[in-house]
Amino acid sequence: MNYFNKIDLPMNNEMVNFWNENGYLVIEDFNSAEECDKIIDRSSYLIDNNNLNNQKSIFDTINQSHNDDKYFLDSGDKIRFFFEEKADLEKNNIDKNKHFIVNKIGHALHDLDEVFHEFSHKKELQDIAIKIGFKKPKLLQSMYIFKQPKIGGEVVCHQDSTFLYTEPESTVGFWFALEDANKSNGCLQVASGGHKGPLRKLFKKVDGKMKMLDINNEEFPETDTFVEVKKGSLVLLHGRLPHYSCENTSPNSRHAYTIHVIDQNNDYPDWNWLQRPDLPLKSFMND
Ligand SMILES: O=C(O)CCC(=O)C(=O)O
Repeated sequence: MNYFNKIDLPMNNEMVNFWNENGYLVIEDFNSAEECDKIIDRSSYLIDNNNLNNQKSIFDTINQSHNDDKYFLDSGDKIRFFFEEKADLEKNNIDKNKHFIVNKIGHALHDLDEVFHEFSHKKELQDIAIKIGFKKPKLLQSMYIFKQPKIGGEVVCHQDSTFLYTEPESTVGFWFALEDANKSNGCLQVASGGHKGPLRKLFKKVDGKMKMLDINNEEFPETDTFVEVKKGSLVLLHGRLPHYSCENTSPNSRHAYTIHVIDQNNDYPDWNWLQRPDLPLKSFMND
């Protein structure tokens, strides 16, 4: 497996070819340990400074329990907190263990929080986006993913264009390792080259209700690559690439931050779950 490094930037032909062939790309040392620690601390601050007891929304990709969940469906232009499926959500436990039961924070951290804003807007990211084919890259959503020790939930195999769809497709995930991610704490697993296959499902609003529609019955290829990465690495994920991460049963967390980018030249249908009526999309350069 080829990993590249920040010193290889701007992206060279070898990197672009790897991306085109495999549908993912790893750039090690993209962020410094200090940059990672700054947003780890900020996630902790956000948990401390929000009342987690006024909602009990679980993020569970196996049962898709968030499909009818207004708190989730309205979160595209907000900062909201989603719990691990295996968390004990009794009030006392939420108060006592709140740092160990949140599955993720989403979905507009990159716009609404100054520390995440700084982390998310960099010229190097804009340059990468242009090199992999974007004309007008715009940041659509961000998520802070905790993959908590012992109870960090599985993320079932999926393609990101299922959830964030443009016509033609353009979604790419920029996934930042804030801590080492490895087989034991639930690193990403990808089906390399699987982005060349069809899009299988669409998460689409039909008659005011979110539905998961099958649009192609071809099975996902087996994931064949464990993307074990060090803290500070950036992993790019093509919107059609089947990817997955297993439960984290280890004693170590696996924090990551991810931004999903679309091309503003492409149509973003209003049946997508994520809508941001009052929050215009911005690029990595903040324009
Ligand atoms: O971090 C993970 O385990 C999964 C992330 C993911 O699927 C995504 O960002 O699209």
